[in-house]
Order: sequence, then C-alpha cells, then structure tokens
Amino acid sequence: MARLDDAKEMYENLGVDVDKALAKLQKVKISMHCWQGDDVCGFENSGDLSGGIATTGNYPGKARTPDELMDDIDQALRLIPGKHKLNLHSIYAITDEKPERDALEPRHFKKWQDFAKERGLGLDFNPTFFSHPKAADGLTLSHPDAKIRKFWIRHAKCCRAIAEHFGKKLGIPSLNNIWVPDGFKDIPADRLSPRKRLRDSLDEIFDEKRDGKYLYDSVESKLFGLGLEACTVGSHEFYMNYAAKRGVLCLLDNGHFHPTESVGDKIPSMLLFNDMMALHVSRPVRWDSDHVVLLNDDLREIANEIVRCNALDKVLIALDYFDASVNRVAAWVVGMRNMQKAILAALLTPWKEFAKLQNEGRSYELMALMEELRTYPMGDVWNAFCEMNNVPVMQNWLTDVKQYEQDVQRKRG
Ligand code: RNT
Ligand code: ZN
Repeated sequence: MARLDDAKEMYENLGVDVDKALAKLQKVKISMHCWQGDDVCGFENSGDLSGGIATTGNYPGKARTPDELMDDIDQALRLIPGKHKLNLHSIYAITDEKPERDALEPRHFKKWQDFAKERGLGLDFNPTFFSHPKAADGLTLSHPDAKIRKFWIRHAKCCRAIAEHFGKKLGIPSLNNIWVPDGFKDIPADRLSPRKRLRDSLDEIFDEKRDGKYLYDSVESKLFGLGLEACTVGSHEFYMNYAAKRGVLCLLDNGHFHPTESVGDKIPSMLLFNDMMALHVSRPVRWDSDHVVLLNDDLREIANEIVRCNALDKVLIALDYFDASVNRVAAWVVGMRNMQKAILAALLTPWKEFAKLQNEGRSYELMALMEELRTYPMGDVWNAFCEMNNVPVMQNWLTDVKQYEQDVQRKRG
C-alpha cells in the first residue's frame, strides 16, 4: 500500500481526495454489451449481420450458444472491478419456441434474468431492427409500407415491456434503446416523409404507458451506415429534437459523428437541457469501425465531462463495439477497464481549481497542470481499486484470459 499512500499524497497536494474518488468509482455501473461475445450474431440463426453495421475478423473461439456466451461473460466479469449491467439485444432470446420479433415476451429472456439476478447485475435491452428479412431494404420504422412499419412498432413495444420487466425483477432500472438502421445508399428524393414516418412510429411506440421507475427509453442517432451512406433517417438532429420534445433520453454513440467531432463536448449541452442522457462508448477508427475502446483522449474527455458535470448518475454509460479479430473476452475486459480508468482519471482531477484558472485567464498554467497530471501515478490508485474488488491488478488479468482461451475457447469447433 506504500505506493497508494505516495499517490494519495501527490493527489492531495493538488486538492484531490483519493478515497472519495475511489468511493465514487465503486458506484459506477457500466453496461457491458453481450454482442461483443459473438460478433452480433445472436441466437435466432436468421442469417448474416445487416443494417449497415459489420464485424471484421475471424479470431477463433467465439461463443456459439447461450451457455458459451454466459461462460465468456462470467470470465470477463471476473477480471473487471465493480458491479455492472449487461446489455442484451432481442436476438439473444433463449427459447426453443422461435418467436417472431413482434411476439417476444419477458419469459423468452428468463435465463438472462436469472443470470443477472444471481450475479447482482442490472440488465439493459435493445430491440433488434437489423439482421431480419423485414429489414432487408434498410428500412424499418420509416418504411413506406405500413405493414412493415407496424411489425417493427410491435417489436419495439415488446422490447419496452421486456425491459420494464427486467427493471422490476432486478430492482435496477433498465434502459431500452432504439436504434434503427433506416437510410439510403444514394441521394433520396424525399428526406422529410421517411422522417415523418419514423416520428409517427416512435410516437406510437412511446404512447404505450410504461413505468418510468423501471424503464428508461432512449433513441440513438447515426451519421451513416455501410451501404446507407447518403442519408440516415434517424440523424442526430432528428433524435435530439425528438428526445427533447418527447421526454425520452437521447443516446449518443461516439462512433456516430463526423470523425473530428467530440462527444465529450456535447455532454454539457445535453445535460443543460435534459435531466439524463445515455452513451454508447465505442472507438471509431476513420469511420464507425467499432474498435475496442482504448484509454485515448476521446474517451478521457467523455469521462471528464461526465465528472465535471457531476453527472455520474445522470449519464447512462454503455459500451458498443464488436471486434471479431481478437479474443472476445479480452475485448470486453480492455474496454470495461478503460472506461473505468477514464472515469478514475477524471475523478482524480481538481476541476474546481482548474476552472478557476480558466476563469482568471491563466491558460498556460491550466495547460501545464493538465499535462503534468497525465503522468501522475493514477496506476497506483487503479491497482488499489482492483485489489479492493478482488480482481487482478495491471496486466495480470491476461494470464487468466490466456488460460481460459486455451482451456475453453480454443476447444470450440
Ligand atoms: C449501430 C449502433 C447500435 C448497434 C447495436 C448492436 O451503429 O451503434 O447501437 O451497434 O445496437
Ligand atoms: Zn451504438
């Protein structure tokens, strides 16, 4: 603990209370996306991934069944400090009945509910508007054919009911996030009508009353999808306005903006006009490539803003990436631990003092201190956090992942 004591002294000299930071970090729940475990395949066997998103790579050992996916999730959770949430998609139902997506019920997710309950996890949920024959032309809730729209409206309603059920059963509110791929590969003749149809479909979905104590609703915008490059119906402007009018949460995915835009910068503006918001934390590399989340400046700025806005309980944080070219358990562990490290770094920063420098126009001092802080011994505090939570410190978790890979994942056909 000598290293922790030294680190504490250094941070305390700047006015940062390390114990308080650790206590705050302990309470942060990050929603871990089940779909990194199997490259967004799910258990429906409905064919290839579609909807303008793609996984690349074929690293061996991906989970093929519910049991394998659960084992892998357990393995990841053993290496991630804290108690978190698991984020499910509707294509991960565990049932022999083969229900259509507009007939899904909470019972089809009972195994996930039990899994979460036993481990003290929360569950979040997502309707799946892709990888389905009725989404083959890239349109769902904005489809010109009313029959297709109705199908997807019914699907979304089922999913809200499922998420509300999770919230009730687990005692942790569940976020149901709506993302639709709807868009056009080439320049459309009419951008307004599809957006009207999307608005009206969403209205119909949200008109069904659900209990806000258990269920949060969010809508996720996007800039473009693969094969849908010219226009996305659910653009940022569309959803930011929709969410504000309708009182649902706006979800920002940091892969869904122009590459030089900063989602960190957007957070205070969103929070100024909304009590809560939601995030999909990803890592776009030149495009919305969904790489594993690293501790880079983009991530740190997202965490900084959440902490500076005192909004750790107002911003619902979920991870969203899918890299099929690496061990998928490692992909989860790296992303989850990095999200936590970014929050820890933010909590170990004397923002009040820094804001004072900003307001007094002392900008070179601010710049210098921010840069010096980068090499402060955050790693010692992080290791203490891992120890407090009985998970491996530093890179030691890699030994477990390699062992698991050898004993379990490599043995899968
Ligand atoms: C797609 C969106 C969406 C999906 C998941 C699987 O670009 O980011 O959130 O990644 O629903
Ligand atoms: Zn997303």
